[in-house]
Amino acid sequence: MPTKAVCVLNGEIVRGTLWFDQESSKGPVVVTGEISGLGKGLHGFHIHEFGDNTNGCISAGAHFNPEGKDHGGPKASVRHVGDLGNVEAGDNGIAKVNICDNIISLEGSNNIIGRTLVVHGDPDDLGITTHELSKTTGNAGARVACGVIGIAKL
Ligand SMILES: [Cu+2]
Ligand SMILES: [Zn+2]
Repeated sequence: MPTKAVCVLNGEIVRGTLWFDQESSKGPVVVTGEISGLGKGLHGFHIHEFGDNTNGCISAGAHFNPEGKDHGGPKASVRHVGDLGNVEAGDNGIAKVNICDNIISLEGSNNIIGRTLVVHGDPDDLGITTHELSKTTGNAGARVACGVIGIAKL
């Protein structure tokens, strides 16, 4: 500790680089970076279970959920560990990301290193709608870009 990780998102159109910084083992993880090529508005942003992109973003599996909980928003008491909510793109298709999260970690049982970061085509409804996918995926739609999270140079 401290630890730093990085993820390069690679989609057909959507691209990005995200950094994950954790100052101490019990401290929050700060996620910063930029994603381009998005439609204007909100896009679901999650850590998925597997660092496997052999069949594209689909091979990453479901949301990282080591405690078997329902899907939720990042500030909700009930959420998947991987639920980081949404990123928001402007008219230029660029989302500037600056998230501070207390649940994900770069070590221990909630360690996200070696798993896949996914950005979706649609907004994450944060688990609070009546849609049938709300409590599992937030109904965030297609996986428009993804990348495996790896250990970065400090
Ligand atoms: Cu996702
Ligand atoms: Zn989830």
